Amino acid sequence: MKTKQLGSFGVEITDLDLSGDLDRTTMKEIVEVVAKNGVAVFRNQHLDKPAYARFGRLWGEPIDFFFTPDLDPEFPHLIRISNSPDLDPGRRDGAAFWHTDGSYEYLPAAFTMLLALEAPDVGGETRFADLVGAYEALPPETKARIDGLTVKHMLVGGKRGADEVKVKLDADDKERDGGIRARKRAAEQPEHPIVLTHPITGKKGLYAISGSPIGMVGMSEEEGLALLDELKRHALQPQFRIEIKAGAGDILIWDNLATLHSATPLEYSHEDGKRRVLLRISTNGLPPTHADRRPAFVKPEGVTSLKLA
Ligand SMILES: O=C(O)CCC(=O)C(=O)O
Ligand SMILES: [Fe+2]
Repeated sequence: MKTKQLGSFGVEITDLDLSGDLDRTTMKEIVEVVAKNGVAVFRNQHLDKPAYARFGRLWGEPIDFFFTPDLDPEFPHLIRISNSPDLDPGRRDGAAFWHTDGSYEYLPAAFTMLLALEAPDVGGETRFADLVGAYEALPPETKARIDGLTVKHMLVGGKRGADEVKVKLDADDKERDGGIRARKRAAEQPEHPIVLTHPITGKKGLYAISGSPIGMVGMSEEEGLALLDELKRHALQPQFRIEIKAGAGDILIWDNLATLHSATPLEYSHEDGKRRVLLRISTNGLPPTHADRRPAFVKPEGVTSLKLA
């Protein structure tokens, strides 16, 4: 396994084959490389669906994604992302805003991975911001001010910047399973700490300060959103940013407990050289290699399964 640093965070990994059985020592090392660097791209993997689904389970419990039409019929934990013009307009560029996956859940996603089946010749990068580096660079007064604060989250709740796409969800579409799940989740307002200690690295970082936050516990809406906005502007400065393009066959994995990310808007096309198709897996909890750690999140008492009855 060869590693190359991509910036102040982020790493590219070559000379590693993820398709076969990975022994525990190797897998532990891979998890720690991702956690330490926030995001990693594993070049030239070309896994088939069974191998990829198996690999995904080495990162934790695969999530039940709220939008069922995107799920692979055979492997429901594989979520299809594509720029096909046949998709509903509301779903186009649905991830082109700064967010942390699953922060609208009581048990948010810890890792997300994308296996690129097709990549466009131009564009299609994923943008990342380092929330550990951003936290560490905060002035001591700000760290003291935010210490112990709690953020309220909601599915598609967050305020969007001018350059971010506002997601439209078919949350009211009673005909579709995805609509029902989305509606259930949109009704939930979990609260999560604004500063999180990472269960694997032990480092502190800002958590999910963009995408789903609708306010801060114990503050007026205006005051809470202003604080979140200030932290977001800080974290999106160029020194905390990188972009990575998943080429066909690559697996891009990020640590949702330590980063924000955003897709880049892309033309919707069926044409050769313009298609972008990926299979996504998100997991929560801890990878089996790190099951001895204290998890970042636990579901509170009384919260029933988020699965549909
Ligand atoms: O398409 C991308 O580059 C990122 C999509 C995304 O935000 C996700 O899969 O969670
Ligand atoms: Fe995402």
